[in-house]
Amino acid sequence: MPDPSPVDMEELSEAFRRGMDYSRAGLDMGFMGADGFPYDDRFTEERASRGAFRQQRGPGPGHGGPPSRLLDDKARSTLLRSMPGNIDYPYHLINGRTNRHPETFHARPGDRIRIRFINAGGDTAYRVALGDHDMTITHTDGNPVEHARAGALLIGMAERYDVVVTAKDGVFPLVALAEGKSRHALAVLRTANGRDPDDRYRLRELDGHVMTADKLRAHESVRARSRRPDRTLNMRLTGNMLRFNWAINGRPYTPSQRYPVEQGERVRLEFRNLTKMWHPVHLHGHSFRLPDGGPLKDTTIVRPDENIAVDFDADNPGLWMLHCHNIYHSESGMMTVLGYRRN
Ligand SMILES: [Cu+2]
Repeated sequence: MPDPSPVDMEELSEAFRRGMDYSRAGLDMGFMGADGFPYDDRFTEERASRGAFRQQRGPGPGHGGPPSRLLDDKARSTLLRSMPGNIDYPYHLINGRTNRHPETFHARPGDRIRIRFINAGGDTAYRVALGDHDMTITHTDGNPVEHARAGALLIGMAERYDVVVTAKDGVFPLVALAEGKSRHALAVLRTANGRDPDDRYRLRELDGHVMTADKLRAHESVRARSRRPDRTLNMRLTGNMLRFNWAINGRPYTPSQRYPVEQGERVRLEFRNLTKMWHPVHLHGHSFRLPDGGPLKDTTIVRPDENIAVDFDADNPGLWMLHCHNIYHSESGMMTVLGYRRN
Protein backbone atom coordinates (compact mmCIF):
# COMPACT_ATOMS: atom_id res chain seq x y z
CA MET A 1 0.00 0.00 0.00
CA PRO A 2 1.78 3.17 -1.11
CA ASP A 3 1.72 6.05 1.33
CA PRO A 4 -0.02 9.09 -0.16
CA SER A 5 2.38 11.96 -0.60
CA PRO A 6 2.16 14.91 1.81
CA VAL A 7 1.17 17.07 -1.16
CA ASP A 8 -1.95 14.97 -1.77
CA MET A 9 -2.74 15.11 1.91
CA GLU A 10 -2.46 18.89 1.90
CA GLU A 11 -5.02 19.16 -0.86
CA LEU A 12 -7.32 16.75 0.83
CA SER A 13 -7.12 18.42 4.21
CA GLU A 14 -7.72 21.84 2.64
CA ALA A 15 -10.98 20.55 1.24
CA PHE A 16 -11.98 19.21 4.64
CA ARG A 17 -10.95 22.39 6.41
CA ARG A 18 -13.00 24.66 4.22
CA GLY A 19 -16.15 23.14 5.62
CA MET A 20 -15.32 23.43 9.25
CA ASP A 21 -15.47 25.94 12.04
CA TYR A 22 -11.94 26.62 13.17
CA SER A 23 -10.92 29.89 14.69
CA ARG A 24 -7.49 30.13 16.22
CA ALA A 25 -8.27 33.38 18.01
CA GLY A 26 -11.11 31.89 20.01
CA LEU A 27 -9.32 28.58 20.28
CA ASP A 28 -12.36 26.84 18.88
CA MET A 29 -11.21 23.68 17.22
CA GLY A 30 -13.19 22.05 14.54
CA PHE A 31 -12.20 18.44 14.67
CA MET A 32 -13.44 15.86 12.31
CA GLY A 33 -12.87 12.17 12.28
CA ALA A 34 -13.51 10.39 9.01
CA ASP A 35 -12.82 6.98 7.66
CA GLY A 36 -10.67 7.32 4.61
CA PHE A 37 -10.69 6.30 1.00
CA PRO A 38 -10.04 2.60 0.60
CA TYR A 39 -8.44 2.65 -2.82
CA ASP A 40 -10.71 -0.17 -3.92
CA ASP A 41 -13.69 1.79 -2.65
CA ARG A 42 -15.92 1.14 -5.65
CA PHE A 43 -15.21 -2.54 -5.42
CA THR A 44 -16.30 -2.55 -1.79
CA GLU A 45 -19.30 -0.31 -2.23
CA GLU A 46 -20.66 -2.42 -5.04
CA ARG A 47 -20.49 -5.43 -2.82
CA ALA A 48 -22.15 -3.56 0.01
CA SER A 49 -25.00 -2.52 -2.28
CA ARG A 50 -25.39 -5.95 -3.78
CA GLY A 51 -25.26 -7.61 -0.40
CA ALA A 52 -22.47 -10.01 -1.17
CA PHE A 53 -20.40 -9.48 1.95
CA ARG A 54 -20.10 -13.03 3.17
CA GLN A 55 -20.38 -15.23 0.12
CA GLN A 56 -17.80 -13.49 -2.01
CA ARG A 57 -14.89 -12.19 -0.05
CA GLY A 58 -12.51 -10.36 -2.29
CA PRO A 59 -9.30 -11.99 -3.40
CA GLY A 60 -6.51 -11.42 -0.92
CA PRO A 61 -3.02 -10.11 -1.59
CA GLY A 62 -0.98 -12.50 -3.70
CA HIS A 63 -4.04 -13.75 -5.56
CA GLY A 64 -3.76 -11.19 -8.31
CA GLY A 65 -6.47 -8.85 -6.98
CA PRO A 66 -6.68 -5.96 -4.56
CA PRO A 67 -6.58 -6.75 -0.84
CA SER A 68 -9.99 -7.23 0.67
CA ARG A 69 -11.16 -4.16 2.54
CA LEU A 70 -13.93 -6.04 4.26
CA LEU A 71 -13.66 -6.16 8.01
CA ASP A 72 -13.08 -9.57 9.55
CA ASP A 73 -16.37 -11.29 10.47
CA LYS A 74 -15.12 -11.77 14.00
CA ALA A 75 -14.53 -8.07 14.69
CA ARG A 76 -16.68 -7.02 17.65
CA SER A 77 -17.30 -3.89 19.67
CA THR A 78 -18.41 -4.39 23.25
CA LEU A 79 -19.62 -0.77 23.38
CA LEU A 80 -21.80 -1.26 20.30
CA ARG A 81 -22.61 -4.88 21.18
CA SER A 82 -22.18 -5.97 17.56
CA MET A 83 -19.83 -5.97 14.64
CA PRO A 84 -18.51 -2.43 14.49
CA GLY A 85 -18.99 -2.06 10.71
CA ASN A 86 -18.14 -3.79 7.48
CA ILE A 87 -15.21 -1.92 5.98
CA ASP A 88 -11.58 -2.09 7.06
CA TYR A 89 -10.43 1.33 5.86
CA PRO A 90 -6.66 1.61 5.52
CA TYR A 91 -6.73 5.19 6.84
CA HIS A 92 -8.66 7.10 9.42
CA LEU A 93 -8.37 10.86 9.11
CA ILE A 94 -8.67 13.88 11.36
CA ASN A 95 -9.27 17.04 9.34
CA GLY A 96 -8.20 15.12 6.27
CA ARG A 97 -4.81 14.03 7.61
CA THR A 98 -3.32 10.63 8.22
CA ASN A 99 -1.40 9.78 11.39
CA ARG A 100 1.90 10.43 9.65
CA HIS A 101 1.05 14.07 9.03
CA PRO A 102 -1.28 14.93 11.89
CA GLU A 103 -2.96 18.29 12.33
CA THR A 104 -1.29 20.16 15.19
CA PHE A 105 -3.24 22.64 17.31
CA HIS A 106 -1.15 25.18 19.20
CA ALA A 107 -2.26 26.68 22.51
CA ARG A 108 -0.89 27.89 25.84
CA PRO A 109 -0.99 25.91 29.07
CA GLY A 110 -4.15 26.82 30.96
CA ASP A 111 -6.11 27.80 27.84
CA ARG A 112 -9.69 26.62 27.84
CA ILE A 113 -10.28 25.06 24.47
CA ARG A 114 -13.48 23.96 22.83
CA ILE A 115 -13.10 20.90 20.65
CA ARG A 116 -15.92 20.09 18.26
CA PHE A 117 -15.96 16.45 17.25
CA ILE A 118 -17.86 15.56 14.09
CA ASN A 119 -17.99 11.96 12.97
CA ALA A 120 -17.96 12.36 9.19
CA GLY A 121 -17.22 8.70 8.56
CA GLY A 122 -19.36 6.29 6.57
CA ASP A 123 -18.96 3.04 8.48
CA THR A 124 -16.94 3.79 11.64
CA ALA A 125 -17.76 4.85 15.18
CA TYR A 126 -14.90 6.60 16.96
CA ARG A 127 -13.81 6.48 20.57
CA VAL A 128 -12.07 9.82 21.15
CA ALA A 129 -9.79 11.05 23.91
CA LEU A 130 -7.19 13.73 24.51
CA GLY A 131 -4.14 12.26 26.25
CA ASP A 132 -3.83 13.16 29.94
CA HIS A 133 -6.90 15.42 29.88
CA ASP A 134 -10.49 15.17 31.03
CA MET A 135 -13.09 16.57 28.67
CA THR A 136 -16.19 18.47 29.79
CA ILE A 137 -19.04 17.68 27.42
CA THR A 138 -21.18 20.75 26.78
CA HIS A 139 -23.24 19.99 23.64
CA THR A 140 -24.26 17.14 21.43
CA ASP A 141 -25.68 17.50 17.90
CA GLY A 142 -25.66 21.27 18.52
CA ASN A 143 -27.84 21.16 21.65
CA PRO A 144 -26.64 21.94 25.20
CA VAL A 145 -26.38 19.22 27.83
CA GLU A 146 -25.77 19.30 31.57
CA HIS A 147 -22.01 19.42 31.72
CA ALA A 148 -20.47 16.00 32.19
CA ARG A 149 -16.84 15.01 32.49
CA ALA A 150 -15.34 12.13 30.62
CA GLY A 151 -11.96 10.73 29.69
CA ALA A 152 -13.30 9.26 26.44
CA LEU A 153 -16.37 9.61 24.29
CA LEU A 154 -18.09 7.30 21.77
CA ILE A 155 -19.24 9.04 18.58
CA GLY A 156 -21.38 7.30 15.96
CA MET A 157 -21.56 8.42 12.34
CA ALA A 158 -23.21 11.88 12.09
CA GLU A 159 -23.04 12.52 15.83
CA ARG A 160 -21.38 15.73 17.02
CA TYR A 161 -20.01 16.59 20.44
CA ASP A 162 -18.60 19.83 21.82
CA VAL A 163 -16.24 19.46 24.74
CA VAL A 164 -14.11 21.92 26.70
CA VAL A 165 -10.65 21.07 27.97
CA THR A 166 -8.13 23.04 29.99
CA ALA A 167 -4.80 22.55 28.26
CA LYS A 168 -1.93 21.16 30.29
CA ASP A 169 1.73 21.88 29.64
CA GLY A 170 3.19 19.58 26.99
CA VAL A 171 2.44 17.76 23.76
CA PHE A 172 -0.70 15.61 23.73
CA PRO A 173 -2.18 13.14 21.28
CA LEU A 174 -5.83 13.62 20.32
CA VAL A 175 -6.85 10.12 19.30
CA ALA A 176 -9.95 8.83 17.53
CA LEU A 177 -9.90 5.07 17.88
CA ALA A 178 -11.87 3.38 15.09
CA GLU A 179 -14.22 1.44 17.34
CA GLY A 180 -13.65 -2.30 16.97
CA LYS A 181 -11.35 -1.83 13.99
CA SER A 182 -7.86 -1.73 15.54
CA ARG A 183 -6.92 1.46 13.75
CA HIS A 184 -7.03 5.08 14.77
CA ALA A 185 -6.80 8.68 13.65
CA LEU A 186 -4.48 11.20 15.29
CA ALA A 187 -4.14 14.95 15.86
CA VAL A 188 -1.82 16.79 18.25
CA LEU A 189 -2.39 19.47 20.88
CA ARG A 190 0.84 21.31 21.56
CA THR A 191 1.39 23.84 24.39
CA ALA A 192 5.14 23.31 24.75
CA ASN A 193 8.18 22.27 22.77
CA GLY A 194 8.94 18.60 22.56
CA ARG A 195 8.64 15.56 20.37
CA ASP A 196 5.39 14.62 18.70
CA PRO A 197 3.55 11.85 20.53
CA ASP A 198 4.28 8.30 19.45
CA ASP A 199 1.68 7.21 16.95
CA ARG A 200 1.48 3.73 18.48
CA TYR A 201 0.91 4.99 22.00
CA ARG A 202 -2.36 3.70 23.43
CA LEU A 203 -4.11 6.28 25.61
CA ARG A 204 -5.26 4.95 28.95
CA GLU A 205 -8.34 7.22 28.65
CA LEU A 206 -9.56 5.07 25.76
CA ASP A 207 -9.73 2.00 27.97
CA GLY A 208 -11.45 3.66 30.91
CA HIS A 209 -15.07 4.73 31.16
CA VAL A 210 -16.40 5.83 27.78
CA MET A 211 -19.22 8.39 27.75
CA THR A 212 -22.24 7.68 25.56
CA ALA A 213 -25.25 9.87 24.80
CA ASP A 214 -27.66 7.84 26.91
CA LYS A 215 -25.71 8.89 30.03
CA LEU A 216 -26.17 12.61 29.30
CA ARG A 217 -29.06 14.88 30.28
CA ALA A 218 -30.54 17.78 28.38
CA HIS A 219 -29.54 21.20 29.71
CA GLU A 220 -32.47 22.90 31.51
CA SER A 221 -32.63 25.59 28.81
CA VAL A 222 -33.80 22.98 26.26
CA ARG A 223 -35.77 20.66 28.51
CA ALA A 224 -39.28 20.11 27.16
CA ARG A 225 -42.51 20.20 29.10
CA SER A 226 -43.64 16.63 29.31
CA ARG A 227 -46.54 15.89 27.04
CA ARG A 228 -48.05 12.70 25.75
CA PRO A 229 -47.16 12.05 22.14
CA ASP A 230 -49.96 12.77 19.65
CA ARG A 231 -48.67 10.10 17.33
CA THR A 232 -46.34 7.14 17.61
CA LEU A 233 -44.50 5.78 14.59
CA ASN A 234 -42.97 2.34 14.94
CA MET A 235 -39.62 2.15 13.23
CA ARG A 236 -38.37 -1.40 13.26
CA LEU A 237 -34.81 -1.62 11.99
CA THR A 238 -34.63 -4.75 9.88
CA GLY A 239 -32.25 -6.72 7.67
CA ASN A 240 -29.20 -8.87 7.99
CA MET A 241 -25.56 -8.93 7.09
CA LEU A 242 -25.74 -11.91 4.72
CA ARG A 243 -28.34 -10.44 2.43
CA PHE A 244 -27.37 -6.84 3.19
CA ASN A 245 -31.07 -5.96 2.93
CA TRP A 246 -31.16 -3.19 5.52
CA ALA A 247 -34.56 -1.50 5.74
CA ILE A 248 -37.08 0.19 8.00
CA ASN A 249 -40.13 -1.94 8.83
CA GLY A 250 -38.94 -4.46 6.26
CA ARG A 251 -39.42 -2.03 3.39
CA PRO A 252 -36.37 -0.79 1.52
CA TYR A 253 -36.39 2.90 0.65
CA THR A 254 -38.39 4.23 -2.26
CA PRO A 255 -38.70 7.98 -2.91
CA SER A 256 -42.50 7.92 -2.66
CA GLN A 257 -42.57 6.55 0.90
CA ARG A 258 -44.19 8.81 3.51
CA TYR A 259 -44.79 8.41 7.18
CA PRO A 260 -47.53 10.97 7.76
CA VAL A 261 -47.19 13.55 10.51
CA GLU A 262 -49.26 16.69 11.24
CA GLN A 263 -47.73 20.04 12.00
CA GLY A 264 -47.92 20.81 15.73
CA GLU A 265 -47.90 17.21 16.86
CA ARG A 266 -45.48 15.74 19.31
CA VAL A 267 -44.33 12.64 17.50
CA ARG A 268 -42.77 9.60 19.08
CA LEU A 269 -40.42 7.46 17.03
CA GLU A 270 -40.08 3.99 18.51
CA PHE A 271 -36.91 2.44 17.21
CA ARG A 272 -36.66 -1.32 17.69
CA ASN A 273 -33.48 -2.85 16.42
CA LEU A 274 -34.32 -6.37 15.24
CA THR A 275 -30.92 -6.83 13.57
CA LYS A 276 -27.58 -8.10 14.80
CA MET A 277 -25.93 -4.81 13.85
CA TRP A 278 -25.89 -1.38 15.53
CA HIS A 279 -27.36 1.59 13.65
CA PRO A 280 -26.80 5.35 14.13
CA VAL A 281 -30.29 6.58 13.22
CA HIS A 282 -30.52 10.16 11.99
CA LEU A 283 -33.53 12.46 11.44
CA HIS A 284 -33.34 15.55 9.24
CA GLY A 285 -34.99 18.87 10.07
CA HIS A 286 -35.60 18.25 13.79
CA SER A 287 -33.99 17.40 17.07
CA PHE A 288 -35.56 14.66 19.16
CA ARG A 289 -35.39 13.96 22.87
CA LEU A 290 -33.87 10.84 24.27
CA PRO A 291 -36.01 9.29 27.04
CA ASP A 292 -35.94 10.26 30.74
CA GLY A 293 -34.59 13.78 30.35
CA GLY A 294 -31.88 12.63 27.96
CA PRO A 295 -30.22 15.00 25.52
CA LEU A 296 -31.77 16.68 22.52
CA LYS A 297 -30.17 15.08 19.46
CA ASP A 298 -30.72 14.30 15.80
CA THR A 299 -28.78 11.04 15.75
CA THR A 300 -28.98 8.15 18.16
CA ILE A 301 -27.09 4.88 18.35
CA VAL A 302 -29.43 1.87 18.46
CA ARG A 303 -27.71 -1.40 19.43
CA PRO A 304 -28.99 -4.89 18.60
CA ASP A 305 -32.18 -5.80 20.51
CA GLU A 306 -32.39 -2.26 21.84
CA ASN A 307 -35.67 -0.30 21.87
CA ILE A 308 -35.42 3.49 22.08
CA ALA A 309 -38.38 5.87 21.99
CA VAL A 310 -37.55 9.46 21.07
CA ASP A 311 -39.95 12.41 20.84
CA PHE A 312 -39.86 15.43 18.57
CA ASP A 313 -42.14 18.38 17.88
CA ALA A 314 -43.35 18.59 14.29
CA ASP A 315 -42.58 22.28 13.86
CA ASN A 316 -40.76 22.30 10.53
CA PRO A 317 -43.03 21.29 7.63
CA GLY A 318 -41.45 19.55 4.69
CA LEU A 319 -40.09 16.21 3.59
CA TRP A 320 -37.48 14.86 5.95
CA MET A 321 -35.23 11.85 5.62
CA LEU A 322 -35.00 9.39 8.47
CA HIS A 323 -32.13 6.99 7.90
CA CYS A 324 -29.31 4.94 9.28
CA HIS A 325 -26.10 6.96 8.97
CA ASN A 326 -24.04 3.93 8.07
CA ILE A 327 -23.81 4.93 4.43
CA TYR A 328 -23.82 1.32 3.23
CA HIS A 329 -26.95 0.58 5.23
CA SER A 330 -28.83 3.65 4.02
CA GLU A 331 -27.78 2.94 0.46
CA SER A 332 -29.08 -0.62 0.70
CA GLY A 333 -32.47 0.68 1.91
CA MET A 334 -32.47 1.70 5.57
CA MET A 335 -34.04 5.09 4.84
CA THR A 336 -37.51 6.55 4.74
CA VAL A 337 -39.29 9.91 4.65
CA LEU A 338 -41.43 11.79 7.16
CA GLY A 339 -43.59 14.40 5.51
CA TYR A 340 -46.03 17.10 6.55
CA ARG A 341 -47.46 20.35 5.25
CA ARG A 342 -47.90 23.74 6.87
CA ASN A 343 -51.35 23.85 8.52
CU1 LIG B 1 -27.40 0.83 9.94
